[in-house]
Amino acid sequence: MSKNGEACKRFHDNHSERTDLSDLKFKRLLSDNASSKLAVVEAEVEGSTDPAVVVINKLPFTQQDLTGILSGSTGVENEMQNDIYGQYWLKPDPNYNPVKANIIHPATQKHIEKYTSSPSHLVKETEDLYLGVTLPCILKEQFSLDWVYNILEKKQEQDRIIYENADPMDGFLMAPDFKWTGKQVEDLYVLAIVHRRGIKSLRDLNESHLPLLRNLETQGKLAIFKKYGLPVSKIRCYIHYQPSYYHLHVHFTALEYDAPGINCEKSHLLEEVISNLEQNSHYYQTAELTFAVNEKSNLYKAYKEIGYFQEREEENKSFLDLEFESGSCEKVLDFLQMIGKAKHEPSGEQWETTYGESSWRMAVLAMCLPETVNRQRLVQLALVSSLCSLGTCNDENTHWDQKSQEVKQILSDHLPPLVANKLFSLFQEHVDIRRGRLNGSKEHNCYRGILELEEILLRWEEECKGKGENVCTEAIINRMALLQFPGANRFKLCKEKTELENFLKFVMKISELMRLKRTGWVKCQVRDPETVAAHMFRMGILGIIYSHTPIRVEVDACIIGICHDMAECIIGDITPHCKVSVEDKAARELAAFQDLTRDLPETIALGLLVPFSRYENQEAGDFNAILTKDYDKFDMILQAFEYEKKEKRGPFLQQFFDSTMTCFQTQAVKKWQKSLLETRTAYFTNQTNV
Ligand code: M7G
Repeated sequence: MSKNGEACKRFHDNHSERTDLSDLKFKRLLSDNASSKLAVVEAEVEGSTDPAVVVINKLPFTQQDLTGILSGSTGVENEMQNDIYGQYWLKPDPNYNPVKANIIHPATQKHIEKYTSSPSHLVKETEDLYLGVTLPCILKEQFSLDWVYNILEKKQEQDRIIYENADPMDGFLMAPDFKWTGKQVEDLYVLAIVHRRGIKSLRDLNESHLPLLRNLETQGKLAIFKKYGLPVSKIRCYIHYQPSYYHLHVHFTALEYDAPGINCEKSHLLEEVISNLEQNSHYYQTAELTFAVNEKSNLYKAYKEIGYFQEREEENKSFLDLEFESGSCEKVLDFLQMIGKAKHEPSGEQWETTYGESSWRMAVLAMCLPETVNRQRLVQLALVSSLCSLGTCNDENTHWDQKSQEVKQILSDHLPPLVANKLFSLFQEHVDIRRGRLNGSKEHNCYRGILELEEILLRWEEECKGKGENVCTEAIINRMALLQFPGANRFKLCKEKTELENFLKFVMKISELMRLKRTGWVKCQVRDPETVAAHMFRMGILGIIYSHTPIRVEVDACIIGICHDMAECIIGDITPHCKVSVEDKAARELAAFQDLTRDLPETIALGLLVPFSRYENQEAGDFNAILTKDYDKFDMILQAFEYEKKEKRGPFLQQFFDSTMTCFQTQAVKKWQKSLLETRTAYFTNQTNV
């Protein structure tokens, strides 16, 4: 062991026997707070190159202290007097005047940052910002959770435990917080740490955690009452966001104590957390949460990097707008072409269905789940599952860690940081669920169910090929019932299958879009052209990458994208060359859409019909509908260029570029179109020169 290692160990081993601080030397003051009588200093430790952080704190007086102080043993020195007023310095017996110190050694740079006073700034974190900035930052660098696991595994602080509910899912353990002596109730501070691992913060909570949270509230308060006599109505319990330690824990403090960290930009009362989740299971995934970040922290730096703290003239502009404005168009186009591979590449050796088509169907399935599930998140997970097609190693034998690394690299090489991080966070979530590493949450269970259902559907479709449609659908129906698709409740009660069968019919009908080749390409004799489903898939991806998000996040454009051509499974892909008027086409599509969704419960049918109608109506203020229309045309010309390159027949798809020359309406897509046209011209000029 190195000298420094030895010094650290010695310091560590001495904690319980320490009687003085002779091996510590004051180095500098990190922060102090007059009102809470707390100072934090950095200290040098004899023989060690690592610093220590020492938190020194004067304690509230207890009755016993006061009795002791007002006694003959206290030394007294007069400072001033005037009339009936006198001021003294009291020098009480040290027993009545203790100062508490918490020592952290070896302290990391992050500890020093945490305790160093520096200006803070508020961040209003949307779901996009959480996925794109906060989550990657937390995953990259956070405080070690060893002390938490030591308590949970009873390796440390065993004698301080005041209550335990040992249930591995809904149980927790309580001990006095590091900041509290465990003596006087005036500054009571108890910490409850949940047994269940993997709940990082408030952002991970959903309805499935309600039993745990209710236990924490009721049993936690009662345990404090029993142990310290503090009435339940005088106990404040709350969760920090952002916390320092990303393993769910709840703070319990005495109501009359202004505990550090009870400020409103940090604390979320447990009662309110429970109530929010009771009303909306995915409240904490989609809510905007505001917190303060310290200028010294990496989280602050990550937000600064995306321009979050820049004063923006156009308030309505989202960070995505800003990122795309400053980023390189060609790289984004490269990425879109790479993901375009998923439109054509089979997702398994046994079937022809491509990654893109499969992701699209899973996204539509997610849209048909009950509203109590965070469907928007599932739609996004389903679409980004197609990122598996990127990189070198194939899905079937994927080494997941390598795949994740490759995907991460490709994303960060091509997309602005916020978008790259957001897509990667979603992809990693998909991978973790697929590998069975995340479980317990309703969303994760549903998503896993969708993945399994998709696989069953793919196998079933293969079987049908040989035998017509007389193949047993029992396994699919059972799986759909488990997933709570429309009709599942009745099925559970009386095994009535009709509604589930209707739903399956709907799924089979829309699945025809996974085989329907787009007419435009067929007419131009493109070999192995994409299907309508594959086209909708990339529109969905475009919608995740960039939609109109002034401050609030919506996956609107993505959902409009995956629904807009659905009626084509009934009326086919009608192009401008098919001699059908625009009005007639719209009327036929609407009728077909209604037909398609007729046997679905109203809420599900509406959930699909509304985005479809928004696309059709193209109302002036509906930016995401207008944007999706641009995406429709842009996906087409990008695809045309991809086919031109693949088929080596020169610019034979010119008509697609001509017909869309002036149709783009949004700034972002106009910019992409311009870049694509330039790239295409350069490509063919080079070809001619060669
Ligand atoms: P947080 O919300 O993650 O961070 O709370 P913050 O309040 O520090 O910003 C973590 C809580 O765990 C804090 O109240 C700490 O005082 C407490 N704590 C930290 N450590 C290292 C320990 C420990 O070793 N034992 C106990 N009992 N509490 C700790």
